[in-house]
This record gives sequence, C-alpha cells and structure tokens, in this order.
Amino acid sequence: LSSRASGILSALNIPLNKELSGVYDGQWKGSGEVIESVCPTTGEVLARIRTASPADVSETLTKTREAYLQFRDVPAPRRGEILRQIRERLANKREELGALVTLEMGKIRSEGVGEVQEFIDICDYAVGLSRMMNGRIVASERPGHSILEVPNPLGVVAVLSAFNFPVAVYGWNLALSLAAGNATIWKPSPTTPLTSIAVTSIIAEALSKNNLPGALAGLVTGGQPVGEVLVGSKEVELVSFTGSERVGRIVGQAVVSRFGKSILELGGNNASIVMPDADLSLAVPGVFFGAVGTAGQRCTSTRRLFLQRDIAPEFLQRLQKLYASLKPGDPLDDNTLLGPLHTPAAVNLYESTVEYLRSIDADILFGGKGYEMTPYDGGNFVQPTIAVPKSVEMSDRIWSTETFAPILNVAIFDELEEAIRWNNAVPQGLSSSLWTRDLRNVGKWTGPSGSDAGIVNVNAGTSGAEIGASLGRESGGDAWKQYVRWSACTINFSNEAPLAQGVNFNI
Ligand code: UN1
Repeated sequence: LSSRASGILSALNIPLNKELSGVYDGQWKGSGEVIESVCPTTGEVLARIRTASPADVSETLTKTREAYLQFRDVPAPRRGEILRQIRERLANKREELGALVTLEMGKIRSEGVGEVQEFIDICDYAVGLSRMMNGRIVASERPGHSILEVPNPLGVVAVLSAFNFPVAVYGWNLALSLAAGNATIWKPSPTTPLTSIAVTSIIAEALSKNNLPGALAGLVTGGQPVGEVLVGSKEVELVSFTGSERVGRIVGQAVVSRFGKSILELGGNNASIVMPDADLSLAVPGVFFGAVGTAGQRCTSTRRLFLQRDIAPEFLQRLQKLYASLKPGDPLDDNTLLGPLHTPAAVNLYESTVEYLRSIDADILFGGKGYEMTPYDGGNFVQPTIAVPKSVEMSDRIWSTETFAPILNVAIFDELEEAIRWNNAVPQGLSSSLWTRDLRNVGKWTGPSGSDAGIVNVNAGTSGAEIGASLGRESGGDAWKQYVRWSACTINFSNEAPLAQGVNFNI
C-alpha cells in the first residue's frame, strides 16, 4: 500500500494488507464475496473486504431487531445523550474520516471533511430533537375524552446510501432514526466500504461504552443481493434509499408491495437561472461550484444553466475563464479543486454523453475530453465541460436525463417565465437556483408559479444545502416524523362511553 493511503488508514485503526470484515452486528464478520476498495485518484487497491452473504444479512437483521426491542424503551432524551457521545467521537476523528472519504470516494479534502461535519451537525440537531419530538393533544368531540398523537419508535430502519456522500447520507438517517428509538442497518455503496467500516467502528465504540448492542447501528456491505434482502424483508419497517431513479423505482415498488415505508432521495437535474440584473461576481463562482464541485457528482450539482440573452456572452466568458484555471490534482492536496470521478464507469458515462453532444451538433465551449496530464495515470480524471445544445426542447434526452459527471448544458432565454418553464419541464425535481437582484423575480420564483423543485434558492447555488431545512425528506426540519410510528390514542376519562359522531348503539 502506498504511503499516501497507509497513513490515512492507520489513523483510523484500519488494518493494512489484511482482508477486512464488512459486516457488523455487534461482532465483525462476513462470509460473502470479497470486494476491493479502489482509490479513484490512483487506481490503487486500498483494501479487500469480505461482504455480507444473504445469511449474514438475515442474522444481522435478527440482531438488529433484538437491539430495537431493547432500545425502544430507552427514553428519548437518553437516546439523545448517546447521539451526543457519537457526535463527540466523530468530531475527534473529523479530519481523519474526511481524508478517508477523499481517499476512497475522490472528492477534495475540504468536501470530505465537510460531509463529516454534516454528520456532526445532524447529531447536534438530533440531540435537541430528542427532547422535542412532541405529539399533539387533539380536541375530542366527546366529553371527558382526550386524543393524543404519540410518536413511538418505528422498528428497524435500513439505510441504503450512495457513493457520493458516503458519510453524510448515513448520518442524516442514523441520527434521526436513533433519536426516534429505532435500530438501523446500513448498506453503503459497494464502492465505499472502507468509509462505512470506519464510521461504524466509531459508532460501535459509543454504543458499547453505554452497554448498548452494536446491532443498533449494524452494517452489511455488499451489492444488489444484500440490498434485495433488506428491501424485501418484513423485518424492515422503513427503507431509506439514496441513489439513482432507476434503482429507486425498483426499491419503492418492492417496499410498497409489502406495505412497508420508504424514503427515496433520487436524481436531480438541477438548473441555475441568471437574470440580467444578477450580481455576476456572485453568480459566476456560484454556478462554477455548482457544476464543477465534487466533479459534478452531487445529486444537487448544477446540470443546466439558463442565461438571459443580454448577459449570456459576458457570463460565459467569465465562466470559461474559471474552468480554464482548474487543474486536476490529488484531492488530498489542499490546493486541488478538481478530483477524479469515482469510477471508470463514470468516465465512460461522461465520454458517451460528450459523444452524444457532438452527435447533436452542440457547441462545446469548454472541455469534452479526458485529461492528458493527470497526477496519476490510474485516476478517473475528466475535463469539466460546458456545452450549448442547439435544441432547447427540455424533453430531449440531453436535457431530460441526469448525467452524473461535470457536464453543464447551457440555453439562452429572453423572459424569466420561459426559464422557469424549462426549469420545471424535466422529470426530476431536486434543486434549483435563481440569480437576481429584483424582488419581483424572487416572488415569482418562490411562489406557486415558480420552481417546482424541493430546493428553491436565490443568489445561492443548487448544491451545498444545510441540514435541517428540507420539509419532509431526509435531514429536513420535519424529517423525523417519518422515522416514528404515530399512535392516535383516544382516552376516555369519564364515567360514560359515548360513541363518536353521535352514533346511538344502546340496547
Ligand atoms: C447528494 O448529493 O446525495 O446539498 C446530497 C448538498 C449536500 C447534499 C447532497 N448537502 O449538496
């Protein structure tokens, strides 16, 4: 193993040159196939991991259920205290874990550390939440009756997470799920097993210190067969899946067919709209980070750019200048802003999309190739690309599909209404951003006829959302309500037993 990698693994007590167990249910084990963790920057094999066999998954599920049955009676503020301790342990390893994310996933170091910070932030949030998961008392129509809405723990939550945020996505789910009194079983992306092992070890230490079963935060690494067992199991009350639309559709249908609950965080096809009155000194770098940050591998990355005709030439000139100043480099190096794509498959996807852009005669203003000079030959480096397709039909494939790579497609508009129509004309609806100084545009954009995405930003890019602020889904303000089983309890304190709606059933 290179010294570049060994220092990072050692700092997290990950044994070098030894097959690792990729299953944790209180014990480390694994009897499935062996997978390799490959560094996207160098192509070096970082470790070999023994994944979960279907039998391992069943066993872990059994342990997870036992852990849940114990944990559900722990008072919520006490659960919050456990989360506080997990938070402290993560914070102590913030830099080391961030470096591991960079090593294994390929994003630059400040972003690797940034997503560990997101896990810390959601723990803080969940600690507070553990004293605020309140139900309501509903006014009953019957005298001497009370109706309580009680948030009870739900059961076992399976978290199926994606490669691009190998720490944060799990963190959002784990923190809310634990605060709610559930046990969690995690299937990380098969290409980031090391990160999941390191995170699970840190949480396991905190659980063990509190005499709680390790299976409260279980781990099953592996591919599709592992996911299929979790998704199909009646022992899993909630499946939280983050990944592609294609797999999300399969997961959602499988879970609903057994009347389970699911949370699906799928693709984005996010647009930035720049109005003629926008402050370009904010908008140009904002779009640049949105499109090129994380090498275009966030679900919130900017994929479509709509420029008002009057400012389009200047905007594109300034944007291309920033693109030209980007140098691909080792994402562990603090000066690097552009790391590799995560896998060679992602490079193929990038290449075939660029080829398609050429076939439809799009103007390629920048990029369109792999890098000839990269820091390491084995790395998955590509050149961020800006293209102007001839057609602005948003139903065309180039506009309507999400390519998980740094390709930014540009269209020119005249009126804001047209740009909003384009923004809303794709099947995905995750994030969107408008750059303007005119309040009237802001009103239109954030109102009923505005953006139909879940994230509707103004003078802020499409990516980089903070925790605590998306309604209903993962990590948002009300997200915890999905991790509990709501009980509606009608309690009669009176000496009569009247029926609701005035129904008379007296003999
Ligand atoms: C993702 O890419 O799966 O808003 C999530 C952001 C990050 C989360 C991205 N906080 O860009």
